Amino acid sequence: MKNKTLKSVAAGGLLDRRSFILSGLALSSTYPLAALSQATLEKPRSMPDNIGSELPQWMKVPGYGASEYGQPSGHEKHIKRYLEKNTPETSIFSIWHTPIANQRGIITPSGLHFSVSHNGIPDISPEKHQLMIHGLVDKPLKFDIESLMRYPIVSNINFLECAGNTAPNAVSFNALDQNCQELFGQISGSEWAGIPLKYLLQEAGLKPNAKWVIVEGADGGSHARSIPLSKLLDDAIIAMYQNGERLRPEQGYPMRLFLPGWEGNASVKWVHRLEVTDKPAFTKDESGLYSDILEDGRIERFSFHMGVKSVITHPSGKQQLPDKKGFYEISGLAWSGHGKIKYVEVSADGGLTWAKAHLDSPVLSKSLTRFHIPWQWQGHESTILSRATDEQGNVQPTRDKWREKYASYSFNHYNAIQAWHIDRDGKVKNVYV
Ligand SMILES: Nc1nc2c(c(=O)[nH]1)N[C@H]1C(S)=C(S)[C@@H](COP(=O)(O)O)O[C@H]1N2
Ligand SMILES: [Mo]
Repeated sequence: MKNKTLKSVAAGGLLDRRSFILSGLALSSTYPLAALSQATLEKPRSMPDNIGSELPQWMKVPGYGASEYGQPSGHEKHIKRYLEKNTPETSIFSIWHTPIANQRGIITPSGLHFSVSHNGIPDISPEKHQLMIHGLVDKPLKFDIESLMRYPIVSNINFLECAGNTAPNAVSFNALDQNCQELFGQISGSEWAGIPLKYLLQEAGLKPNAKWVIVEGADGGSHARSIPLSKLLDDAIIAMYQNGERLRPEQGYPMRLFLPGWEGNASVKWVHRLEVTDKPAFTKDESGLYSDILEDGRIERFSFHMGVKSVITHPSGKQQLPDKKGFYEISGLAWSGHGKIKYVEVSADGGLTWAKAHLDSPVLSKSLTRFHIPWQWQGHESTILSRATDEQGNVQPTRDKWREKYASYSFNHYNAIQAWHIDRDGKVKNVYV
């Protein structure tokens, strides 16, 4: 081994990634990389001791056949969505969180995508579903799925985040002992494919005073939001496909509005009606839950962008580091509704010193971005943080700074720096710094 010098990049054991790889430590058995494997964090799996002994059973018999539609391994059944306790499965309003601390990379499997439905999930017959465009247009239009499918379809990898993601850290006076899924599970990343809405609006022909569009879903309860026309003529799509297949019912089958970078609530699922207007409608969905109450009592409406945000997923809340000290890789996700992530800084000493993490490619606009940094944990109590900056220069605020802006009970659009505390026994806990 030529180069065994590990370069430190910040206090608390953060290492330069290049020197870490060159040192060979990652591969050497004398310094095992205590990769934070989910196996040690979740239910233990039984590994066969097949070195020098008998062959395992599955090597002695033919396997079973594949099926028409594949499912995750039966050994991974414990990786599942989590249902918010105050929204029971049987109720029409339910919030399911994605297990982001089990995800690697930037794509969330469709079956694990987070899901928020205010009026239950409608069972829509695709052959009967229609999309209407009317209001301040020259020519009202009505499409069935077959006619829509003849338009050009574009695809992009984007995140979708509920405005209420990480609400417990916004409103709770004490940091709750919750895991990444409970705190950060209302975000997912997918490849979304659909028809640019500008094609359909241009075909309908917009009247000169057209400024807003009221977008309505076909769920009982008619979820509706007023969206500025400028966004719909920019990067909005009528999404039909998610990760290469038609949308899942939970995500809006057979079609949804998808607004890259904007709060999840505005991406109206099961969309069936677009009414072009000159002013917003102030629907229940935009005047109630999805308005932000500021510190001075004023109300901020139509705050659509999701701010720059990040979270360390490995290690994260309620996990247990397998070894009392040693090499770990800190890894997490960063995203911004304003564009691309420019860099992510990580601190292993509670925010005194910081080092830039490596960003995995691709780094895409309004998309989850995966970051990593090697870390040599000395076994001391440590607090690890991540702070993302986007290409427009937006930086994640501290929790105190975020709190200064909003009323104490306001919880939407929380994007403050997340801190995880690691005690001497390797237990990871949500903390405020
Ligand atoms: N028609 C309709 N659209 C909807 C909702 C809804 O209840 N009905 N929920 C909204 C909310 S609050 C969010 S965060 C996103 C969630 O999208 P997902 O369920 O695909 O994750 O959908 C939005 N679109
Ligand atoms: Mo939401």
